[in-house]
Amino acid sequence: MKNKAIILFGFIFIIFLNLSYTVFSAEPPICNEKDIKPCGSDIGECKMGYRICINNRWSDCINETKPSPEICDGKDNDCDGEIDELTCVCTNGETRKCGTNLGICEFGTSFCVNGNWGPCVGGIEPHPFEICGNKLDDNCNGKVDENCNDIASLCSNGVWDENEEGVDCGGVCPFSCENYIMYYYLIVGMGLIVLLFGGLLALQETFKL
Ligand SMILES: [Ca+2]
Ligand SMILES: [Ca+2]
Ligand SMILES: [Ca+2]
Ligand SMILES: [Ca+2]
Repeated sequence: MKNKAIILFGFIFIIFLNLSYTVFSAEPPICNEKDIKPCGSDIGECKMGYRICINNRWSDCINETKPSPEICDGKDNDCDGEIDELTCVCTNGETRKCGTNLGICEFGTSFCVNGNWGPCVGGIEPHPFEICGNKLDDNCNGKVDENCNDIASLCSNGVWDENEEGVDCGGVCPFSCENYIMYYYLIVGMGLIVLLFGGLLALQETFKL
């Protein structure tokens, strides 16, 4: 009988301990059911959301717009209160005129990509050198047919013909420009010599020397 009383007492004591743990260890409710409170940030591109009380606990933040990495777009993407605090030369999507419209050239367009100006596209760029005799400003320096009085320029036809690699000698050219000039002088010299001898022969014939 005594043992049964001890077992019963122990059983009751365990139940009491268990109930005490349940009562004292339970977290108190931190909100009232279906209460709502704002959350997040409304700085820059961020938008505030709300938390709702479910089962006496606040939910995660709902419907908020969170910060995103800063990009060069004229907006405060990371919601730190500063707009485009990166090194932004330009704003993404912006365009600007580039190049020149002198001579044969036409302006192109440069697009802003990642805060920096991209290459100039869509225009007409200068020819690498002035082409003589076409009455055009090919290299877009504001001067038409400049430096075109030397022999190399006079024999230029403005086209790299067959056999011309990097030079323009006029027509299909079997020689380099340097050789072409040398042959030019040779032919002119020979012509002068022929003329001189012809003149001397004519004088001799005239005056019967
Ligand atoms: Ca920012
Ligand atoms: Ca930005
Ligand atoms: Ca020209
Ligand atoms: Ca020019």
